[in-house]
Amino acid sequence: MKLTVDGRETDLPAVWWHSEQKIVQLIDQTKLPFQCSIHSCKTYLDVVDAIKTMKIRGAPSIGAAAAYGLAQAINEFWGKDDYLSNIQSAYDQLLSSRPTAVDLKNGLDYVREIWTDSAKEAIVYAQKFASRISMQGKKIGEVGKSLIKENMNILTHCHTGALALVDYGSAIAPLIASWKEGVRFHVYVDETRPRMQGRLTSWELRQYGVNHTVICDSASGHLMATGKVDLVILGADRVTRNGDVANKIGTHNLAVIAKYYSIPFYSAFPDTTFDINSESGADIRIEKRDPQEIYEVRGISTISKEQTSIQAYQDNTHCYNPAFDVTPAELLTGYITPHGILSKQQLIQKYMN
Ligand code: RUB
Repeated sequence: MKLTVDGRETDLPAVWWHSEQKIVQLIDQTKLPFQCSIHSCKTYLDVVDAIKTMKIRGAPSIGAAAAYGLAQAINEFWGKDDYLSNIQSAYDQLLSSRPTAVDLKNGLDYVREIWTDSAKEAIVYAQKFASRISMQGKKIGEVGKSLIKENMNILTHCHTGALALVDYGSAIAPLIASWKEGVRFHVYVDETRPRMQGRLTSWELRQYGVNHTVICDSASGHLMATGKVDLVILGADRVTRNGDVANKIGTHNLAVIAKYYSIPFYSAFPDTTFDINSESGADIRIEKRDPQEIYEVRGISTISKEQTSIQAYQDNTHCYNPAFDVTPAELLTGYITPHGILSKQQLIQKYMN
């Protein structure tokens, strides 16, 4: 993706391996959209921290970060006593850094295949995993653009762009691909409390000049009821064998309202987001994040333009912060995958064979 870092225009993925310095680097998503900076992870423990604190976020991007983190640990412990127990501990810590997105486990397991063979190959494997994801993002864009028509109003939730999918994006990819071909439409961007990933969506759409308007999450029902939304596209953090979709908290509400008003509702994701081991959404562990994320609102000061946070509630107010919800398969119109726009039956056939 095109970015300006420290005043210089550059083209970077969301996360990568810096081969000379032997470190994992990533775009720090907690500083965006106000500041674009690179965060360096010197050890796998820094990768664990970057995932937990959401410096890197979005299901496929955290999968790639975890793959790089494990490859980094393999290189750190290679040839040392207790190699296997150290590597297993690194795997476990990376795996538990965020529980809902299955991409994380898929990334770790991909690198695990090589962990007793070659430290050098482990890096190559992590790179392959990451580049496969970004190529799938490109494909999702090509596949999904057939849904985007001139003058449409499209609603999206959370952030599903290049930052979330190493490059290109999932749900945003069809929007950018259509826009580049001259199709003109408008996007409603859910703010997505409490982490406000809508800021990242807005930032990414601005790079391409895509018409968009940010709304509070609670405005979406009103917009759908008054005919202002033609299509809903969003991402996924885990898709189960029966087609249920875990995604950012608030997705389920949108799906119910979209169904009520017969508005097409699609989830876009790469192969790494499909969980062959989970029967249904009931098997998914929903991450509960720190209530502080609700209690405290982060942004930049309107005066100093420095990063700051304000307390939004009285001391000791009880807040509850589940990060994801599950949308049952019957509420989805279809799934935008690198293999085409699939119905529930086609999805099951594709991924279960
Ligand atoms: C991310 C989130 C995104 C999906 C997008 O949550 O819910 O919608 O990860 O994934 P968080 P994909 O910001 O808490 O990481 O790109 O596979 O559709």
